[in-house]
Amino acid sequence: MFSLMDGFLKNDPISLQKDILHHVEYTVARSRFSFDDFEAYQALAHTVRDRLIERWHDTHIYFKRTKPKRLYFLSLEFLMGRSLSNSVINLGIEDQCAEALNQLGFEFEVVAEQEGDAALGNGGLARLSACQMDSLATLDYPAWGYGLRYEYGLFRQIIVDGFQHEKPDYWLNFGNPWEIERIHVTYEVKFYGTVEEVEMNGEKQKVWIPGETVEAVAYDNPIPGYGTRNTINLRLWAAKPSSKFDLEAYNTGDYINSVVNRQNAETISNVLYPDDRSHQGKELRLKQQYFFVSASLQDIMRRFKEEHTNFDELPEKVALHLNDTHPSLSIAEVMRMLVDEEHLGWHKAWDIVCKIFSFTTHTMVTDGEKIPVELLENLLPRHLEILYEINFNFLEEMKKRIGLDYSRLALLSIVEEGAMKSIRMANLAIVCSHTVNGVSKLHLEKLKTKTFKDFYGLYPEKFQCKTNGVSQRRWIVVSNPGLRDLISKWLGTEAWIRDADLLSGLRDHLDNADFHLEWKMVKKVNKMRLAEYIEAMSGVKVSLDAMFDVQVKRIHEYKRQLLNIFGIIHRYNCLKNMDKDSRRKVVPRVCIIGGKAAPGYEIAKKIIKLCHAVAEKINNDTDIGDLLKVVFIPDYNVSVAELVIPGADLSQHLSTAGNEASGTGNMKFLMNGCLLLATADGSTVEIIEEIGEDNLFVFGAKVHEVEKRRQKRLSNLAPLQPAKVPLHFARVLRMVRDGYFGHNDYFKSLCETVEFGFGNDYYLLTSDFGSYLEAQAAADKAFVNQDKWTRMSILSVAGSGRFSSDRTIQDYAESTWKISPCRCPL
Ligand code: 26V
Repeated sequence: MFSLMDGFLKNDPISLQKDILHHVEYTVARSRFSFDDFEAYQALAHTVRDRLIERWHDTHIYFKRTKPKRLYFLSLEFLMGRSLSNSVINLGIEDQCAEALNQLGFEFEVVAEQEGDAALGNGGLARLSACQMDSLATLDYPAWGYGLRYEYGLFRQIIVDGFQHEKPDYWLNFGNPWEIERIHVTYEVKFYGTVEEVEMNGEKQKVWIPGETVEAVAYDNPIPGYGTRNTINLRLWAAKPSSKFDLEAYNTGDYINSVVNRQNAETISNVLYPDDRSHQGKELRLKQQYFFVSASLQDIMRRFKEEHTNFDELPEKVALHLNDTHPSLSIAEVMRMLVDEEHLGWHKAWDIVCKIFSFTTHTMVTDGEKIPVELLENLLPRHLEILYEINFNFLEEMKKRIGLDYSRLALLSIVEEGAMKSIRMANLAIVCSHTVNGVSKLHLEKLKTKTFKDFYGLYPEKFQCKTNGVSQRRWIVVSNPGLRDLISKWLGTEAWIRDADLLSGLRDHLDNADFHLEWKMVKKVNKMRLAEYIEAMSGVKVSLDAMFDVQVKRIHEYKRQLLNIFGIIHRYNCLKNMDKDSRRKVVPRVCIIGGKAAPGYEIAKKIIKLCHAVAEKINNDTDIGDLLKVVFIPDYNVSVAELVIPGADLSQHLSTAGNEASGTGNMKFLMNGCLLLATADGSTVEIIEEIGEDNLFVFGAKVHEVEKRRQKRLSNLAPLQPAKVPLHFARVLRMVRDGYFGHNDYFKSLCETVEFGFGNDYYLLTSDFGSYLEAQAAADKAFVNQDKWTRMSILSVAGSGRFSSDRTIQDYAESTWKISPCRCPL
């Protein structure tokens, strides 16, 4: 007999096949006798979605029944990438799906390739959110993610004549089978207007009379855990015109304008802002933030009130996590809800608020996010009042603690005075959160001693380290199936997919010749895949015997892609000067660079152009042949990363020490058995701790040396002291400046960033160049000894367990959010 507990849907290949055909016919509306790869993808996606929905329902019914403390993860960015492979793996139905498709004449890999990326985020922070959602689901935590459903995700990068151009990413063009539109889950979000004081029950009460209303509609994205029935929710909000939107214009007969105005509402969730500081202080960005915050908090409070009656219970039942400062307006919004709407009284409300928020910062930069008071005054007048009151109370308390030290008080203040009075979002988040997290040990250290030194002095107990991690499900199981099978075979279990610490068991086979052989084979197959892609994208044929050397990440001066390019030019010079005999001993290289530059970041765009100019010169030099190839991979995104990372031999992480808060690319490469060539920055410091200095190539100034070197450079500027620039570096720089790669005028300002008297080489390329070349030489030497290389590669994977996002999330759950697993019964 059928039991409701089983769910309706079966997962054997025949049932899956029936469902796929059903969706071909009735959802995609194609004939079941004739459909293509894309239609097969759509039908399979809907088949998988049905199963996700079933689990999603069961999970939420279970959460509702057991009423655990819930975590709400608030982030303006999620870089989910593709969903199909990840979902079928987490549901445990990959073989069945492959068989079902096979019998219909399709291949799973080809069908999966049809899916576009969901790119609702910029880079590190956004992909981290995605990995953390995967871990929250897998570890059975009762969590919800909240975000914005941008209609245009991160811009697409196209390269024309070596220059980056940006194209809009209208990712919803062909529909999105992974979301469920909840037309009934809507909230009104209000903007503008005035604040008035009214008498209520003999007491004066502030009332906000808003001037504009927009509707937020929920779109739910089920996030399945691996090895569990739990499927949690990522709820993304889209802006729609409110039915009340412009009644007045309508009533006065201005029909056309009222319709135009209605349409304007939708612009709020239209487009993701590229990570570019110049976008701060823009009204639309602030509108996005508040729209997101208001909708999410109304939803959270509604759910809380359904299950509980007393707001005193809020801190025991709700944890709100601020993913960077972007959602920090939540603090003012919760205060407004509790004080103005629930009439709790300021002190009681503040007491509750201080117990529910935690905050993670993702940047090393001191000068954080600020909102001009002028903007807030107009857009959110009541929130500005609340922020002033929070700040007033905070400063009064501080005066009692530290006395009338006005310069210190000015640094602590949430309000920054001056030409442009503004709200310091980080100060707000720190004052009100019970925990302030850094994303690596080094990052936390900088927060304590520099960025938030004054706050650390006041609240040392708030500051915690939660070193980032990435999901081994996405970064090994989905993207490197060959390695997955090999690991499981040699560990004799698949348990590492839920418990990455087990990867350390690979050390037991470190000297096994068969293991080495299979290990190298897996890499070779991944390199073949990557080589095919490179040829298709750039027309460059690369040799599989060459070392595939990769640097893929957002283009930024501090990440020093320029150091990489200068190293390539130096290598080219060396090759040109070598005789035939010496050339025979050289390790051939394929240097692969990829990444997007923020549209307004001129220097980053020049780095991309230089990369192409150097590639053109070297790749067309027949004298060099396969000894050196340079490739720029366009439009780097999550699915490109899934292809590139498994195929890399060496990966570069070159940020000047003290600049990369954590970095997560390093962890992905580590898990894929790719050796790291890196500075001791961000989480790399902990990778070195874990696998030992001998198993990667570390170079460059350490954090404590960086400041000294900068000072030294500045003192070198004194006119009588000749500047000391290493010869190799000077030569490379001159080649670029003098037009060896063409476009000398265009590259002038780029060269100046590393020259004396101009940019002053703030990121220390000059002084790190020598040690960088030594690390490169060490990598070459190690590559020649393939046995040694393979051992280092195995030890990298074996040591990557600590860098699983499961570890990070468990740590957050236990020490910050105080939530417990809540596993939906099978
Ligand atoms: C800033 C802005 C400014 C206004 C417009 C939109 C926008 C979007 C994002 C950002 C800040 C991005 C910060 C970020 O991605 N940080 C990275 O976080 C990673 C995860 O913790 C970490 O590994 C990287 O080191 C860090 O750079």
